[in-house]
Amino acid sequence: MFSPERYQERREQLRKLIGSGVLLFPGNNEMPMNYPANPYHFRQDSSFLYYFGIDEPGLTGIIDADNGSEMIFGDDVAIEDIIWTGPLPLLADKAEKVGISDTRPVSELKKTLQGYLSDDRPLLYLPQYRQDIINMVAELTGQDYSSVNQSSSEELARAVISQRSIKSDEEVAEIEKALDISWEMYRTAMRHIKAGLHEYEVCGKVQASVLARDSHLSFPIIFSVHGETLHNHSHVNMMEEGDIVIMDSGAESPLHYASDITRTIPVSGEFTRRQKDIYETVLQAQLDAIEMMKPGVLNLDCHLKAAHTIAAGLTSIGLMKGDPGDAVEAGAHALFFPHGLGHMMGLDVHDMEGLNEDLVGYDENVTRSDQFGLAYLRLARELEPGFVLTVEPGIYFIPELIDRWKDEGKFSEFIDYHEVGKYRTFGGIRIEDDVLITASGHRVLGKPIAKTVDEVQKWCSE
Ligand SMILES: [Mn+2]
Repeated sequence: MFSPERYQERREQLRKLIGSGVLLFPGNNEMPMNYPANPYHFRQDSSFLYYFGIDEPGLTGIIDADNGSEMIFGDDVAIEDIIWTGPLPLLADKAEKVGISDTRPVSELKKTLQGYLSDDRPLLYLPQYRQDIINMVAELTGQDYSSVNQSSSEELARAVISQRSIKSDEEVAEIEKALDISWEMYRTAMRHIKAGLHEYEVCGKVQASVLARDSHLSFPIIFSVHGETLHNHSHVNMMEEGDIVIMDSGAESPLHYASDITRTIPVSGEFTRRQKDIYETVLQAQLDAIEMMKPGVLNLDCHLKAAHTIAAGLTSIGLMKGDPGDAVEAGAHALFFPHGLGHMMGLDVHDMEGLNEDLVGYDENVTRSDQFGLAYLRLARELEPGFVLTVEPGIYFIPELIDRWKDEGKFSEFIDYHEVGKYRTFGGIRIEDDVLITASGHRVLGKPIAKTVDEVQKWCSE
């Protein structure tokens, strides 16, 4: 955990931002997998972790913004539980580590809240994403569960986003611990990928390298010779000579900060000429976007820069034609690059996405486009020092999309469908790193993971 003072500062800052009201932060519970006593791996709620730090189920935090009182509700284990769990520290001891001296049993939560609210003060809580918590909030607030999220506080979400968006040095250090594990994951993958193996055989080794560091994945591994399927979580394909594998994965630091890296790896250990050309274009797009990142620059413009490099590269390869700038403005490049450049990253791999993606990535100066491709850009607003974001352009050949656009004659002034037809079974290439915005520029986080054609081929050969 961070120091008690750190959690106190975060809560104090939040109280100042909100001014008045009672703030409710439900932590997560154990989630049954197939019967109540057999739960999924426990993951604490990220905002609870941010303000209350305790990585255990069954807790609720309350902050009184008016008078500054703070408390955590939770039950200590009874002797019957200790038989199964072994002795555990008392809630009071754990709360002390995050600077809270007032702990109470769960049975007092409703009564305490009602006492607080009797003088007509607002109860503020964030949007919730787990049904058991939604039901609990409904019960505590006397509303139907279906209205719980509509009644969540945008004011609180904005305040939390403003704090969590700016990473302190010690948070960046956590992210880099997760990135150390990523380094190991890609080292493992590049060593083991070879023709004749199934994807799951290598994927399993990658996952083992995470577990062996007492970490967990920050999201399910994408590992596929069908990289053109953007979030492909199946690993059943046999890898063959000439295939390329997209691996998009991340781990968690001890305090649950995420990493999120993508590399594209040739199964034979070497890229073909054609793969190399596309790879170099994606890499150039990523480097061009990273190069311009600094405070005051719109991430939207970094995205458009990457799109421009992709369109220019595909034009020189002969898959696109016309002026790349015009093509990007029209959205023609989105046939190949149909997603956004990246997203914020922190305690959540898509940081704070559950609080409202538009509040995280857009503001009064930048509104979300409805153009195909650009509409999926999660972070568009002006970059600020302390932001940590992913930069992950890609080029994909999605047969269904190619056929649809070709049939519609869409953007035929910018796309050479005859040439594109020769790439139908190419798959996809994506390259992703995690970048910190500094006071004057940016820093690519973590120990470098093989990224150029030569580096990737070298790691594959070792
Ligand atoms: Mn990502």
